[in-house]
Amino acid sequence: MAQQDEQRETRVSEVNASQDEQDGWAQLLAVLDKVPFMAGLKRDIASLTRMIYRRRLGRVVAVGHVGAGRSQLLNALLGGHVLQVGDAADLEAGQWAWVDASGKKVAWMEVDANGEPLGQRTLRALDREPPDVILALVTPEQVAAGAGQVLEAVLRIQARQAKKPPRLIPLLTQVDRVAPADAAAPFPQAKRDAIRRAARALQRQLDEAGLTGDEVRAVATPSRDEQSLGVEPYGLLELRERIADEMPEQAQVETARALEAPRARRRVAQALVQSSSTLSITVALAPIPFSDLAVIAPLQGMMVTSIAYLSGRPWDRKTLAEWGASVGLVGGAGIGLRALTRQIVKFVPGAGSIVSASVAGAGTLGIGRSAIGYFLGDPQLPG
Ligand SMILES: Nc1nc2c(ncn2[C@@H]2O[C@H](COP(=O)(O)OP(=O)(O)O)[C@@H](O)[C@H]2O)c(=O)[nH]1
Ligand SMILES: [Mg+2]
Repeated sequence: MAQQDEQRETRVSEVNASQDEQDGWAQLLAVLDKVPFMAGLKRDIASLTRMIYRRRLGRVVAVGHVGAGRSQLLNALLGGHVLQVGDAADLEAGQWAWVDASGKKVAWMEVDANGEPLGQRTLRALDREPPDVILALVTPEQVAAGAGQVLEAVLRIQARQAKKPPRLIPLLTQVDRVAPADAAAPFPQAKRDAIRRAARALQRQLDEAGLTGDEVRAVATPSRDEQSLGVEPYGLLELRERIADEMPEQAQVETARALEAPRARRRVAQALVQSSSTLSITVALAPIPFSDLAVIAPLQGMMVTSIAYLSGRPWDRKTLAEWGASVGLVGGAGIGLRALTRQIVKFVPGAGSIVSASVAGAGTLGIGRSAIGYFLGDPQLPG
């Protein structure tokens, strides 16, 4: 039966966490289950579960006329040549594609605004895996001619997810071709003015169509050949951050990683560290023997590994060892800390569990900050 077939079908945006990852998390959860005051922790546990163990790819739909530059935009966003552009286009319109640029992954769908953009198969694909973000691409020439078909397709996709319509990010594309076309970024004033006028015209069309979303932003995505001739991309850094911002918890890690968005990566890493620290403190306070041994060290290991993963490194134990060596730790993050805690506790009668808890929490926070610094670098520097 068709329906059963569909249920068996895997989802394009699915990520299968490795057996190692899953086993580790299942063991942690089994111990955490025995910890009192769990109710207050449910949120942090659920959040870590969604961000790491149930993570999936970000799902981005790009609506535009054929040739608007959707595939080239994704190539530029991922910093690689993964999709064929122009006449060589190899992507099936209206279907989710699993795009992998050397491990940087995104679920991507191009919807052709000309013709019949939203057939039954496309609608089914959108229902099964609703987009997190819709990009609408319109070139300056198309703005002048009227972007009606693009806007109509966007409206219909948003209406399909009426309860939680995906965020629209409208793009004025190929602005490098606005006259004077040979002026490279940073563009001269006359060119910037012309781009602004086209962007305003597109904004008016969006408003008239009743579409809500971001303000129109201008982008240019020169091909690799053009880039080697010194043509700079335009507006891409901010667009990367913007797309990453819009992702739900489950897609944050993969999207911030794939788009190499430095601000988003730090924000996601900080959320992971925050939840891990809260869990560590509560576990350390809990009156169950060996809870710190069973939970805190693996939790800290998971936290450091996931921050390394966010930075683009593979998910494996080697990254943990790499960071450990960088801070002079031998034998894993939690061990020195636990010994230290026991020493302190001996000298503070009665305050044992409190001291242990604050050391565990501060320890996890400190380890997290150190891992962010090591793997994600200085926030002031462009990533
Ligand atoms: N000058 C310039 N050309 C672009 C830009 N984006 C795409 N192109 C070119 O436009 C053509 C169509 O691009 P493509 O990404 O295949 O469009 P799609 O059909 O929307 O996926 C290709 O020849 C691209 O090289 C851009 O920002 N500037
Ligand atoms: Mg294409």
